Amino acid sequence: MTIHPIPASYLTPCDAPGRVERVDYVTTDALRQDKYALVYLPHGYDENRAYDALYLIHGGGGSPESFFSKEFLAMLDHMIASGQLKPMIVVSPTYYRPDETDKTPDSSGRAVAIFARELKADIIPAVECRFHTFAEITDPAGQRASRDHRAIAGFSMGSVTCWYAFLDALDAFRWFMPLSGDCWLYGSLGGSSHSEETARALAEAVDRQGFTPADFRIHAITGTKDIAYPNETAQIDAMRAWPEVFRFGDNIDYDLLEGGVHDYANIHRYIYNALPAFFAGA
Ligand code: FER
Repeated sequence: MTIHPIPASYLTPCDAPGRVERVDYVTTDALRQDKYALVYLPHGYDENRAYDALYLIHGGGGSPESFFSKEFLAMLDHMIASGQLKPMIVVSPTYYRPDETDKTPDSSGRAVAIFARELKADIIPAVECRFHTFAEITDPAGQRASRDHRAIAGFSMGSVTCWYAFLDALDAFRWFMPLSGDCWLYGSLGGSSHSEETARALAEAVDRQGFTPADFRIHAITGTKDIAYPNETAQIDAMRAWPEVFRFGDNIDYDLLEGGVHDYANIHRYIYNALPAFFAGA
């Protein structure tokens, strides 16, 4: 896929803006943490209609605010206003505990490894009870029934989170957009240090969770100058050894931006290019 630049006009205010609301929730783990996610609602959000939902996961050191810059929100507004993107809600949570001060990769790695549980048990129910998605009920059966209408995308540690969601939350998500980050199941940067084991775990995760290769789509993207490029590339190359599960050009694609570095501006560009094909036929 050609990774087009975002039109400059899309980064300036749109006259049909969406709005951002905050959803508070208490985690159901033993810690009972008070947390929140930010939710983008498209212009003209109508509670009588059902919306697709994208869960967008920030990078290491970030917060629910990280993705929702003025430019990024304007880009979503313009994409929706122009008809390039179906109106959808975009949810920006955080994997960090509210009192977390250690945001090093080791600490972040531990947080993202367990975050799929919080997504399914706490965040999806809190958000999708408040706003109208395709989940008629938000319990596990309801999430499974509406998974065609739920996507997860993330940058860096958020990309690591996407790969964990593939391992642990295929029952809630059909669409995966891991941007500039590998799978850390076998430790930090495990996608390069343990490529083959990682690829095997991802391949086996499909049948283990009761799904088939027809039941998901992955669109991974990074840049050739991105610090995560060698790690994500080594992992994806190992995934090519599982062609019966990972059918490149069909249920998975890996695209590279020549010269792209590890920053939000490039990530916004990847989302601009890849998101319109998500929820197709859903
Ligand atoms: C990668 C995945 C995540 C990577 C870096 C990160 C260097 C995150 C780093 C951080 O949060 O500091 O493949 O490659």
